[in-house]
Amino acid sequence: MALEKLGKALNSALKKLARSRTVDEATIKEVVRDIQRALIQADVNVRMVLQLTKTIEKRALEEEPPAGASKKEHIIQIVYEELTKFLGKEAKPLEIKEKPTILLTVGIQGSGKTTSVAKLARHLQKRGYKVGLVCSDTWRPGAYFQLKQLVEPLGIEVFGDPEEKDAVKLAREGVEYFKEKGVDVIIVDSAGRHKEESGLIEEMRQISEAIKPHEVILVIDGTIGQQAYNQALAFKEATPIGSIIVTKLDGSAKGGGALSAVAATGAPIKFIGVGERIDDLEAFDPKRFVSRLLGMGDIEGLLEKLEELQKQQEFKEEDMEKFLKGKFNLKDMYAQLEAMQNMGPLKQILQMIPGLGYSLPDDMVKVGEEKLRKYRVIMDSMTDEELENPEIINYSRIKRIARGSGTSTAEVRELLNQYNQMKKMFKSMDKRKLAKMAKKFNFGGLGI
Ligand SMILES: Nc1nc2c(ncn2[C@@H]2O[C@H](COP(=O)(O)OP(=O)(O)O)[C@@H](O)[C@H]2O)c(=O)[nH]1
Ligand SMILES: [Mg+2]
Repeated sequence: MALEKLGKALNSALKKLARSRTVDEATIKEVVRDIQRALIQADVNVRMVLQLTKTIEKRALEEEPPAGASKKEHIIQIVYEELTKFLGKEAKPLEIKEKPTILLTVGIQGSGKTTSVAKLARHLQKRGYKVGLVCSDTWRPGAYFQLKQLVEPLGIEVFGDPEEKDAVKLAREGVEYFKEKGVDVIIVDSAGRHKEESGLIEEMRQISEAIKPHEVILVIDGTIGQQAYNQALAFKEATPIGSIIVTKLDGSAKGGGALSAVAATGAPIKFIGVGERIDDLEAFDPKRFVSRLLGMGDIEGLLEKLEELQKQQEFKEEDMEKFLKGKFNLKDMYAQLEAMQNMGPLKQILQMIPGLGYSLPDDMVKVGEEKLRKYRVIMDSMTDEELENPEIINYSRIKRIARGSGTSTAEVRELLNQYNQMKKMFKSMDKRKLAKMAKKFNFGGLGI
């Protein structure tokens, strides 16, 4: 994975949060400081880091977690959201609309253009596109053979002429050649022998005029860190049809700096290079990237579940008091069971986050949809008196309820057993444990 060091540092900041006993202002400030340190070490621009972490801190201190989610989960969500925004928010996939779609890559020599062209050709080939490559690099000896060597084993053709000195002519001829061949995508690899932005942009202009590309792709070396900003900005201003590939993010300590700098210009990052092999190219998706960076496995799943929870009902204060006193009836039990079914996702969330986790026996709260429906049917055949005071339900009542609900006496007894068990459990549970659980589940504002 790219940016391992940054990922580890961010992950350990969040782990520290997950392990902390309370989440107060000091905890939040410490997490924010850890995140700052991690980003600055990855060469992210200091001003940008401060801005980002200020937002995280403000939101963490001021926003209330959604019902059913803990403060910790909510802070993790905030960190995830803000980092995602920091890197461009939405994925901007490469679109192949016209046939042929013509792509031109530009970038300073050594940035990884030729490698990226080969990787991109492979990426598109895997998606069913027929791709033709044009080498218009007249500067570097062996440029044509380098590209050929990379893609020939894949059956991808390269147009070029090692003897030709006119890059613009080569580009034009190559595009004509593949147009006649009827490929879906033509990618032109240029020389990029320039040391700075202006020369690069001039080369792009010249070749662009000749071949009219649908998209110009700037290839930026990720190891230059936040210096990528100027290159990306100049490029973005020069072309409305530009996108960016950031390369060498594998093992680069400055990758975070490069990515965030490019994102800050608003130029879309479409791919990242994460190794020297032909398959080491990834379509860039800020969401997926950040969740992997944070190392939280399935953080997207976690966020979906948090959203789900937001929609769910909060436990009511009176319910909680009844729980605490062990004084609840069948109606309450049903309501609680119903709510706990919805807690299912929450339990998974808690398991995803190291250091959290809760201790209610699974079979006690998770009776399942099917059973809940049956309970409902059975309870519909009970009188109000029975629902409110289940202790009065004797054998003859059980028989009547079973007959009325079309169930068996065993099933009615099972419901009553469940009730008795829950009641007993809540009675025996020590208050501290229950309060802890209530806090985790955000059972209303009981202040316990
Ligand atoms: N580790 C790593 N190396 C890369 C990556 N992309 C390119 N390179 C290496 O960078 C060097 C220059 O790449 P090249 O494609 O020739 O750059 P060009 O001059 O812009 O065409 C080569 O040694 C590549 O193997 C990448 O994503 N990761
Ligand atoms: Mg090259």
